[in-house]
Amino acid sequence: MDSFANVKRIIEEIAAASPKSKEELEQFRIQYLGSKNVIKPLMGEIRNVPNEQKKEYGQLVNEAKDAAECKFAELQEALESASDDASFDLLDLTRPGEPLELGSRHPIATTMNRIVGIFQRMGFAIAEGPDIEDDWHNFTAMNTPEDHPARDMQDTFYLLNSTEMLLRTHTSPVQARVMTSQKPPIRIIAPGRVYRNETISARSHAQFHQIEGLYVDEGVSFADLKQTLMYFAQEMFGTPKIRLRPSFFPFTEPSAEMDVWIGMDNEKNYRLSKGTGWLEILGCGMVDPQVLENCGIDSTKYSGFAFGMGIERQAMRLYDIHDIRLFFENDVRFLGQFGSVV
Ligand code: 2NL
Repeated sequence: MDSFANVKRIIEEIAAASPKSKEELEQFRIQYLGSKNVIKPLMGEIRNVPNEQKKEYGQLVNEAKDAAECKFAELQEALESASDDASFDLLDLTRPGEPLELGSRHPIATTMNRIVGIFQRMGFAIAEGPDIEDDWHNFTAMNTPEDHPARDMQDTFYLLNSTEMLLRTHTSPVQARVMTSQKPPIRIIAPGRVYRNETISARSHAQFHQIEGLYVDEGVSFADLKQTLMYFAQEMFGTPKIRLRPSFFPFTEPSAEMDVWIGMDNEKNYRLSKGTGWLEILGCGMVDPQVLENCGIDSTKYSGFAFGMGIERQAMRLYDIHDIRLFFENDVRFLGQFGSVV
């Protein structure tokens, strides 16, 4: 039968095909598997095959189709691995390696690590808490009055217009969490990111970093606060010469701002201290007894001191950076200038 012979010839053709290039393989695909392939018309030929042989004929045509598909997959794989071998031949194993680029710490992290390290050596433990806080830990526990401007929608990021959940505006809620869950003596340092709804400029940002410290025990006095801060100034700035100016915070009483003497015998220090020789570093004070009571600590038995400082401001001075936004842009041209990996 002619039709049978035709199909058998094509099966033999397929078996014998040996394309040597991508182009020849494509020719093979068009001929046997393309939309106008040579197998399709063979199936039409079934009309001319006697009824008792139709089944056998159909099977033979399917065999041709399968053979074409198998052969194509086989040839494709063979060609691909051949081209892999070719690129292997081009590989130059004597070429020098790509140098690995070593990253460095973010200047905020190095500044923070330095400050935290000084207090750790004095026996303070690191405490951490969530960036998303509730109103109680962030404001109420900290003795912030209901009508205080910091509680305003304009100044604080509240979540989904809730007045209950917010992005913490300072790290004090971390300390509130420690005071409500641990008994004195408490000696902790709380570093972390805080948020305020500020217009972003070279001088202020809506996110920044803070470190707060807290020491609560029996008989803690202002003298302990001063001695601790003098030691910090010595370690951080190389001088224990500090000055405490009266100030106000809702959570401490009395409160003070601490300045460090950097002198004005060179132009940089003169500029930094605005011609006074004094550099403002942090706010501090004795923990308001109401704050202790809010957190379940007996204020007739215990007293404490606390302090807080912004990191960006210190890092800007330390590295002579004049735009706070640079810290948050993650531009490697900026970050790469701070070589430290510690
Ligand atoms: C500043 C001043 C300060 C505190 C933070 C504090 C924490 C507790 C209780 C009482 Cl749990 N006080 N923190 C105290 C005084 C000042 O921060 O200028 N920060 C950037």
